[in-house]
Amino acid sequence: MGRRNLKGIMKELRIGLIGCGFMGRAHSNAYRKVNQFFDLKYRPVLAAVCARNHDHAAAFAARWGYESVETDWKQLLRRPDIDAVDICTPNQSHAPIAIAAARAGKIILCEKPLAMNAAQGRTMVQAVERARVPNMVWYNYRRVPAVTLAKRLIEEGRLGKIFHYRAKFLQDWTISPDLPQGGAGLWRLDVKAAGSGVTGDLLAHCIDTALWLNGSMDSVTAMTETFIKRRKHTLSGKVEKVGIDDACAFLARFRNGSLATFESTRYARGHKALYTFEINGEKASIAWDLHDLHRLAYFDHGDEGRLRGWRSIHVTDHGGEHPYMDKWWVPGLQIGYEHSFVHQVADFLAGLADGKPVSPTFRDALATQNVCDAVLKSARTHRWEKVAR
Ligand code: SOE
Repeated sequence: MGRRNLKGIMKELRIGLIGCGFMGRAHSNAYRKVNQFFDLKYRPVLAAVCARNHDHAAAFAARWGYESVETDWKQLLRRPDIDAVDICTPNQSHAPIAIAAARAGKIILCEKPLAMNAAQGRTMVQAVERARVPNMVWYNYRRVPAVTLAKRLIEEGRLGKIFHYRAKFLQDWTISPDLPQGGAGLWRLDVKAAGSGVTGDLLAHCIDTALWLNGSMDSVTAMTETFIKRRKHTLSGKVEKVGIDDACAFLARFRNGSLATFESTRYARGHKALYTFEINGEKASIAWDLHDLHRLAYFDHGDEGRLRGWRSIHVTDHGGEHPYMDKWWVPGLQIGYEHSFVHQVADFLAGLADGKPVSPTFRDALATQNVCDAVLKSARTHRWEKVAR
């Protein structure tokens, strides 16, 4: 870090990306775009991509413009020319890679969820805090402009006291019993690789947003179900027990006194990635839907009675009214899913320049992991469980 280019205006941040699946693509796209749209003191350089399969990594490097290829992440961490490591591997390797990367003094960006469970997450937090390396977890939905606007409205006190938080993340891609578990993409169905099912994969997004918007959670009570109990494993070729939760619903009490419901499943026929939340306050309510991500629904009880109703705010205005939007096109022209990653990199690079941590840090993501652990524990014990602080 610290090499200067463009006549000394921007510092290079040399990235080593580990894993080249769906998230490797989303992050690479963000690194490539960020300096085209944001004025920053740092410029990410796609220095190396690492995957076990050399041909796969080489094809990825050629497509995205990575300078070099590694097949062993330990070798990547030994390279002095790598400033930051981006972990896009299945969940079971987040902890070993992140802990080794912290020891090697690398900046770390880690795909969500932070870890397989909270105990593992704690060791990762200790490692980055002991090494004092900048760190961040990719909970990208916070940086959808409409979601960031929701945060600002809540901070301004426009909702008043919050009574209810309601979130769902619904998909339908695992309904077929013929779908195997394990291997590329399908590691999400393999408990040994993922740690949990929809709780860590989908509800973790809902929980991260909820903790950010509504503060910490006190306790939860949950139920989970595994609808398809056995699936062929891609790697072993054998039919094996399925250990993940296919669906999870839980109730929660927040420390601010509000009550919440959360639901997630991969068995909601017709829904592909329906992440929605609604927040009801004393003075106003807010609702958001990922399938219509640039809109924020807002109901203000303070409006004149005869005009009172739900507004649908198209979050595309310039001039600072709508977060991030003055960096893109002209008012009215919307952006999409991939831009949330560009925003997250932009904020991270700005934080590096200012020497400030950028949320969600590993410690912030550990709070989400603590909720996931309490949810899964409650599903086993059939009791209300306290969320660890
Ligand atoms: C699962 O299908 C998945 O890709 C998650 O892993 C992502 O985190 C989520 O944003 C979309 O759905």
